[in-house]
Amino acid sequence: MKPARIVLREIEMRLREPFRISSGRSHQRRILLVELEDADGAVGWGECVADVTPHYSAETVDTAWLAIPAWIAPVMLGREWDSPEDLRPALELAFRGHPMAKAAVEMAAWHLEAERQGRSLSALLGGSRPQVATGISLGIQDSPEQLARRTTESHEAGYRRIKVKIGPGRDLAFVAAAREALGSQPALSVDANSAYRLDDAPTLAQLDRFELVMIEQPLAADDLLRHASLQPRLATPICLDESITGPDRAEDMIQLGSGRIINIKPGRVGGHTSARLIHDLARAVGIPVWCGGMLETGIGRAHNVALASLPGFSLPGDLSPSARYWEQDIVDPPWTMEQGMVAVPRHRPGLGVEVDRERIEELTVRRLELPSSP
Ligand code: OSB
Ligand code: MG
Repeated sequence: MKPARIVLREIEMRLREPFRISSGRSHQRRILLVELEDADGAVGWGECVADVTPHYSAETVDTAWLAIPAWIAPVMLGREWDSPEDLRPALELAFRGHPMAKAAVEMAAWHLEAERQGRSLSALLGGSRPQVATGISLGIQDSPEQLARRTTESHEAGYRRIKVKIGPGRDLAFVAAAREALGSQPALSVDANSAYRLDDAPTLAQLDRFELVMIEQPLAADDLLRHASLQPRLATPICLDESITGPDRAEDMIQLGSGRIINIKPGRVGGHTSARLIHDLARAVGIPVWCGGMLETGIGRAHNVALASLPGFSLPGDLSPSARYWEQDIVDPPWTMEQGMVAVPRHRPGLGVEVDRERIEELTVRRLELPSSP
């Protein structure tokens, strides 16, 4: 593959309902899309998972809009690459940080390679599952009663795991209401998005009685040590999300005992190569992994579904159907779910869905071509 051109687009899309987590709120989304074109005309798409504001992580749409033209495009473009696997080491060497910006382009390159080979992205990545179990992530609701209603609806819709966002003061009563609505069997988990401190261990330990599958990211993203102190004080397994920015952090987590489960988002960890390395590391030591989500459009979702078809993804992913997020998605067909499972389009080349260019054009608020035309 020899990438010749990148088109960056920022699109604006409104979520069907606001999504609230402990670190911020999202409704009107701005999303950076990467279109990578090969010298022979084949095209790959990527989606940057950075948000408008630096609440989930330090990166934003604007920092990615800066990083891609300034530091990523010069590394990638006009060079012959034997494999998309070679991109990650080159990008790591080129400059520090910005894993979300790097991922957007790296994932587009994986899609491009799948198109060139006429294979599905799932097959190219080494996936084997024909379908992936789907969980839903419910944002912080106004009251425990409202959360109980949403929990019941989600269970009835077939989701295989329900995750509830929590934060200080919005935890025990809310989780109790969700558990009561579900009954004792269905899988329930919580996600704190770094809202707690180690001093809150007694409160977090009270969540044990709700038999949660996991508590996701209770403490700060860069704090593996305190997560390691917290884990033995809880019966509930800790799952790390924000903390795991690449394979090294996953190794640290395993060594330190900072958690027992990993949420892998390829868009957060620098791309598919890094995501696969984390998957392999975890699998070797029996740590379950699952594919998280970042309220993606159908493009980012296609990448997540392909990755989640790898054998180690043993827990349901945050891979809700398009209609949960968007009035109209930017892929055709939109992503759907049947009996809590999303089908992996393994018999279609590339992403397995068509990118709706016309729709993207309508939603585009800025556009940049690289190399820039003279
Ligand atoms: O922590 O997993 C998270 C959305 C935005 C930012 C962070 C997170 C989330 C979700 C949504 O939980 C998952 C989804 O895309 O459905
Ligand atoms: Mg999370």
